[in-house]
Amino acid sequence: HGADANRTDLMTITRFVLNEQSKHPESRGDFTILLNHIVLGCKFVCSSVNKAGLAKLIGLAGETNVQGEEQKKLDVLSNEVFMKALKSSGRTCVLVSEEEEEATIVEPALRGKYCVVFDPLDGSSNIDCGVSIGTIFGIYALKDVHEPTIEDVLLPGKNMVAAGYCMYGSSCTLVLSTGAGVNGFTLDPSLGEFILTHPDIKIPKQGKIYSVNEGNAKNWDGPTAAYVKKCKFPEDGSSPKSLRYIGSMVADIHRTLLYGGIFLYPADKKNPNGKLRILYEVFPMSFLMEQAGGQAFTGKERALDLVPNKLHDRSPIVLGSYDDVEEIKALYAAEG
Ligand code: AHM
Ligand code: MG
Repeated sequence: HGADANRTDLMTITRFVLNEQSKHPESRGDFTILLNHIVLGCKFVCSSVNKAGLAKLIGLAGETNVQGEEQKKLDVLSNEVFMKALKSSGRTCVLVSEEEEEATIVEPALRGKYCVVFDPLDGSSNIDCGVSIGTIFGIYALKDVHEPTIEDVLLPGKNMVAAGYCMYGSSCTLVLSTGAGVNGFTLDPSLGEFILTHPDIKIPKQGKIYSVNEGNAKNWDGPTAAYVKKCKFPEDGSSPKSLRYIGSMVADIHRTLLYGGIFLYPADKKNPNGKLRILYEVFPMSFLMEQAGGQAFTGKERALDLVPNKLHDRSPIVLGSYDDVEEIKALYAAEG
């Protein structure tokens, strides 16, 4: 009868977050309002991504469609939608997007205490072949109201008050943590609501999958090479691990969270800081991994201890099941 109760007693993301916030007497609903605007952005992008294949038939990005309108590239469009939704929420003050070189300081009349860092459409090179892509976001809160600056987001990831992603795949799934575990919500298109479908996600302590771009193997650092070799040719009698790599961070991390295993975008000889951006890729995913019982490591330190110097700084990252990350940490430690 549990399933039946769920069918009529819908735990929407708004209801869930309101419940969570009610545990904090000082809460005035600002976070819920902010989140509702993020959710709006996710729904818009979801609908655009679903139409993307079709849109191509009637007019390519950068060209004009049959109505003679300019078609915007999906990542540009997604950025605009999130920027406008976040500003109009009246709850933000500093916005950092992967799509924009500079941070946006919200105009005084619309200011609130939250700073949001986001990648509006990560993995957009996968759009044309229909592979899952996603939006990634992290949220900081200002302690006291003052003149906001970019220093307010150049903070360690452990200072975030919430993080999440939305995956546009065979279904649209929003995974969120406000620092008390991780929960997943799936968009019910007929209702236009995200419904709690993955309560209290915990990543398996150990996994059977590794996920890395092996095309970079030639340039890998020693510990990465040693770890991947162990995955393929284990010497302790265990079975070799499976390799899964989509090349779309949200999809690779979503699988890792649900099935367990490890995701690596390490340093290599050409890219000493790896590829992924600290503020809106590495931090939110590391926050979620830790909240789900996993770990996130840069090769030198806990990822959430990093302090970015600039908005778009990158860092090597290894994250996933607790024991799997422990294993590669030992290899980095042995290297000295
Ligand atoms: P993007 O921000 O240009 O889309 O790049 C980020 C993506 C991630 O989604 C993914 O994990 C990574 O790049 C894959 O990189 P690579 O193609 O080098 O394996
Ligand atoms: Mg990106």
